[in-house]
Amino acid sequence: MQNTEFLKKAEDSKPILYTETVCIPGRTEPMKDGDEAVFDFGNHYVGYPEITFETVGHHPDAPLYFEVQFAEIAEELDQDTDSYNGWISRSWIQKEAVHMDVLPGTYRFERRYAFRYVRIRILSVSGNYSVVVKELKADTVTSADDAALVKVPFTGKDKRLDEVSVRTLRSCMQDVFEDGPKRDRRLWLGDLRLEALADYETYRNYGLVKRCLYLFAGSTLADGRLANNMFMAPEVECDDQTMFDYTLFFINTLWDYWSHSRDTATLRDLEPVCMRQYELLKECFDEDDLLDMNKAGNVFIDWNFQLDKQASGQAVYIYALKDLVKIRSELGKDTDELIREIERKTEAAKSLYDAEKGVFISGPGKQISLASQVWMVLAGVTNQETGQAVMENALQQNAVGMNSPYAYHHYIQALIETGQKDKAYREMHVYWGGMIERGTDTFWELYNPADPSSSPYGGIVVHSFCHAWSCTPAYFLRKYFRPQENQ
Ligand code: RAM
Repeated sequence: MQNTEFLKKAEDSKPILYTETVCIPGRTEPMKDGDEAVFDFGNHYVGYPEITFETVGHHPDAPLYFEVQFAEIAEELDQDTDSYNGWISRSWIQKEAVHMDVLPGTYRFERRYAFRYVRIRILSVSGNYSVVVKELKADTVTSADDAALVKVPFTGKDKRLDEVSVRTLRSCMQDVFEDGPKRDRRLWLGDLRLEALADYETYRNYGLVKRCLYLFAGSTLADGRLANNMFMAPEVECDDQTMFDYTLFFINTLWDYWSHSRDTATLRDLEPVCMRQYELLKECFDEDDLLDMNKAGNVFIDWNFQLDKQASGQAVYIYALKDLVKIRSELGKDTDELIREIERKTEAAKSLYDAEKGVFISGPGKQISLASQVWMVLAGVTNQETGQAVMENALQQNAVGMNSPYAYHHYIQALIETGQKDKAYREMHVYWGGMIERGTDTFWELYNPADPSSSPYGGIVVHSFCHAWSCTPAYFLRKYFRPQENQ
């Protein structure tokens, strides 16, 4: 269902794209069939690359045929791209083969790439000439305004953690808040919520958040349900897939947006969209007020196929409704029904607490996971003390862990909310710092320190190594660990 008024508002908030040309030297060695070389731009960029070739020998009497691969991290280049056979399309692999008929000359890529490293392999020239890669350039793009970046005088490892987070967000800020500029290059609701939180502490591009909210509201499924992600081209169109938790996060994203921007006109416009999600999703519970997973459909929470998502899904519902109450109160609307609904669902959530084990359990298998505890904390189902205890107890009982920085974000937030700021700080440095130790300039979609090569997709070559939902150390550091507060 398209809402042209909302889509027009989204269009009116289209961001300016800032461009900058970056340039690195090539090498002097002439290259022939089978030769290859890797070039390093020195940081992560998103943009349109070009390569300038010169020739040595006779006048080129056959085209240059070369292969190029763009990589966000060096490890990506070590992957065997031909053997990738996972369920996500191999077309995401940033590799192409090119013919050039006129040499010397410059080849410009029409496709936008996300990269730091570029590998060029010569597939074929002719016996009469060799090529020299003279120079590589890229016209980079981002909607992040570097002049607007809020400066905070972090030092040491905080400085680097903040820098890498900000770089991640910057590269994902394009025409919309993308999830990752390599993959999927689109607007996802769960990612948007975290990007917006980081944006409020860094670039403060409220207009881009507003645009993304109106885009979701402007193209929905037939019953008004929000999709989990949106396509921008050739026309704005929502995907036909939903996720229980992502749908609900629209409510939190709107409330966070209002809390920073005080844009009441947008709050008023989009409150009915939030209410529609509530009306649709309140039907997903059983007679005991517990989330019925058959009705809930897909619940994301983390990239973890082992995770039982009933308890965390229940908590996300409560968490979202609490912000819906705030939205409606701000607009002077009635909240009684919502408050009763929150009470009922909170009571039901408490029934998932296993007093013997001191943790919340989830699903028919009574699974213990860290995610279930974290979400119960964030939803306010526990008090501070119990919240601390359930997370601690789960960890001691070999709980199902977390795989993505997205899930880790919520763990860090839950530690802070249960009064464990020091632990939150340490854990944040251990987890995101682990990626930094591996030499990255941007944070990744997936990172499991115990098994860095694991992938829900069937191979890390399709992973996004600059992924928006991973940029939140900048939010945590700036909001809770500013230098003056630590002294
Ligand atoms: C992946 C994307 C996106 C995420 C969804 C659930 O396809 O990387 O960031 O929100 O999964």
